[in-house]
Amino acid sequence: MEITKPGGQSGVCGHTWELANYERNVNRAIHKYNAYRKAASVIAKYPTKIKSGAEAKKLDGVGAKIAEKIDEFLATGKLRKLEKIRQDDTSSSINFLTRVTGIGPAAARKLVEEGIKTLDDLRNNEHKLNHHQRIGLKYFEDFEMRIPRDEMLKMQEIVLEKLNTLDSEYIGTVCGSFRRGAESSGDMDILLTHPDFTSDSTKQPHLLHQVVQSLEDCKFITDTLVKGDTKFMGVCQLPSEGGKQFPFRRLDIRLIPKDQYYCGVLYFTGSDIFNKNMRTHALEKGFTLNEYTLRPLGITGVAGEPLPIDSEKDIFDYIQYKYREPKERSE
Ligand code: DCP
Ligand code: MG
Ligand code: MN
Repeated sequence: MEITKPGGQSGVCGHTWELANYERNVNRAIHKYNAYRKAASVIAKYPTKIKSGAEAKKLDGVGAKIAEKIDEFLATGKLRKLEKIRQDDTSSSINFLTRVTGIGPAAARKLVEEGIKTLDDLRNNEHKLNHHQRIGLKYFEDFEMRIPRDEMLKMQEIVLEKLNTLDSEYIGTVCGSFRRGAESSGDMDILLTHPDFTSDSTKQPHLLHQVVQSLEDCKFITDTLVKGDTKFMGVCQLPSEGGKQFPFRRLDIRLIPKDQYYCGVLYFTGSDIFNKNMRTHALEKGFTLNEYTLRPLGITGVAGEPLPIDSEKDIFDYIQYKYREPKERSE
């Protein structure tokens, strides 16, 4: 999950991102968070520099309130609301702590209320952290670094090669920003399926666990945050090259029933804003789409049986949405 503003953005867009994060992490106002994010994303995509609130307001996702803030920023070079937030010790501490993986807005607030506000405070209070949060603290600096695409490619090769050696029937796809062609990624999101595993079959946790085991054996996976029957969240590292150590990276692997695989691939390719827009379009066409299935909605609004799907393209076709390559799915 992206929590800090993307690199290179400043001005209107960066400020909107900062407000978005504040609403999510400090106020836990997820709708406001989404509204700011949506606005930041249409502004970022806008071909020219925004010259007024009125100009921005014409864009889908920018309302009167954000337009007002844009005018204030253009006139004064800053935002009073943001200045206040930045100066507020509680807000900025909560915001900071949520950068540790495993510490969400609620845990961050609780820690801050107990006077724990900095990395050093966390290190001195490790007994208050769960396993996931301790790993997040241990690799804090590494997890803050984006993963360059050439490293993502090397990581992909290690995982796909392992899958193929274990069982050539495995299908694995690296999703997330990597699949959208991003030059750098925050983590690696791998989706996994196998013809033996469908939503009608029994659970097949070994299909996930043997992959994790073999990636641990070759020292690619170094730590586990969460390991369930269908979801692994952990840490990995590329083997060192010529004495050079690579940073530790966040890695998620999800095992998905074959019949739900392409809805999963679509969902985990994102972006989350693209997903929201596509779900809205699906609803307009009388379908309900989520990370598992696409189902037609009856006249009463009750969802029917999942439609058979063999590719991402099938999903676009059912809901009459023009197919978009992963690279074209930023929103
Ligand atoms: N996703 C979503 N809604 C969420 C979280 C995730 O639709 N609330 C989907 C879209 C994301 C994908 O899951 O693209 C992977 O989530 P990440 O948080 O890993 O996001 P990205 O891979 O897109 O970005 P990053 O490079 O920061 O990892
Ligand atoms: Mg990702
Ligand atoms: Mn992820």
